This record gives sequence, C-alpha cells and structure tokens, in this order.
Amino acid sequence: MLLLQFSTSHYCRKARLALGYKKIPYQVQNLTPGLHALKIRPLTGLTTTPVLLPQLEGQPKAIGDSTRIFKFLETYRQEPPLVPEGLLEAEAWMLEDWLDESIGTATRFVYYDFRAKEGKSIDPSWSSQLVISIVRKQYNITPPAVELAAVRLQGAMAVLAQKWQESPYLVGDRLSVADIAAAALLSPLALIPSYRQDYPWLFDRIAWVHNICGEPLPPGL
Ligand SMILES: N[C@@H](CCC(=O)N[C@@H](CS)C(=O)NCC(=O)O)C(=O)O
Repeated sequence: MLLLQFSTSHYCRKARLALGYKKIPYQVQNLTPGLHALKIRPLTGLTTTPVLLPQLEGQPKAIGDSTRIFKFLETYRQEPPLVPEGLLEAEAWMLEDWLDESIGTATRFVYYDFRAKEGKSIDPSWSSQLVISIVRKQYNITPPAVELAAVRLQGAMAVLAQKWQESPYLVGDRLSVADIAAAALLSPLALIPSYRQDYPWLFDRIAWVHNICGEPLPPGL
C-alpha cells in the first residue's frame, strides 16, 4: 500500500497510526503542498491528504479522507479491530467524527497561530514561515477564529480528561478509532508549552498510543 501524505500533517499521522496498529506494511510518498492537488484530485475528487492507494487486485484504487481509510482498513484486516463490539461501536465512531471534524481543525488553528508568533523560533526560516503564512490564509486563521478554537480545545480537554483518567481507552476496553484520532489530532499541541504544562496526562496518552501503534513520536515528545 502507498500513503500519499504531507509529512507534517496530523491527519496523515492519524492514518499512519491505524496502519501501524494493524501492522499493515506500507510506503509513504510525501507530496509538496500546492502541487499536491494535481496528483490527488484526479484520484479522489478531493484535494486533502491523506490518500491511501491499496495497490491490490479487487480493492479501490484510491481512498481519500482519514475516516474512510480507517473504514477500509477495518474491512481489509479485521485484527486487531479498530472499534469495540456492539453498542460501543457507534460511540467510538461518533467520538472519531467529533475529533476529526471539530477538534483536529481547532488544533490546526491554535498550532499555526503559535508557530507564527511565540513559536516562530521553532523554525524561523523563510520557507517554513512562508508555508505557515499560506496555511493561515488558506484556512482563514484569524485572531477571533483562534480564540474560538482555543475554547473548543478547552472543552475537549475536559471530556478527554474524564474519559482517559477513568480508563486507558476512550471507549470500551480496547484501543479504538477514538484513541487513535485523539492521539494524532491533538499531537501538534506537544510543541506548545502552555498545553504541555496544563495537560501533562494528554501527552503521556499520546505517546502511549504512538508506542502501541509503532509510530515515531510527534515533534516535541
Ligand atoms: N477530514 C479530512 C481532513 C484532511 C485535511 O484537512 N488534510 C489537510 C492536511 S492537514 C490537507 O491535505 N490540506 C490540503 C488541502 O486542503 O488542499 C481527513 O480526515 O482526511
């Protein structure tokens, strides 16, 4: 299998964690932001990464969107399962969707705002700051939107703290799409000192999920 990705994208990390958890061998192709759409749009109709190319007889040619990649991997290799059985399955997918649609986006806003301001010293190079400024324009990352995103993340921390402190798993008694989505989509916050200080348990859990999935730790951890 081949994963088309941006090496730094937290959504691509999400797909890699699931591939690693299922121990599916794969290769990655890193795309250049800006030129990526030329490759991806003809395959999926979307412009977003990750895109998985199964490269297998009888399987779809390309799967775009990390949630659809999870669903494909679950049918392709059932063990270990990515969702708990029974009624809890719906809860795991619901949390995954919330993390994907709302929290992953909020992380992006807070992270790119940080990288352009207090976190500029992480990589002050011209090329890195250019990418950051393009991303901020593309997603309309303005100060009021960043403030809303930070409040949304605060709410998410309250929910995740309660669940992850009660049990190692967000849903049921095994790792699921919810844990993997949270570990990937909140991982960029590891570079932001205030989050490290306020939510140390989050980063312990992110590292733990990465170790289970055999994925190298995100920057900052
Ligand atoms: N919900 C999508 C979100 C993916 C996403 O936003 N990917 C970003 C990178 S973090 C991207 O490829 N952006 C480029 C674009 O929109 O053209 C998923 O789960 O795959």
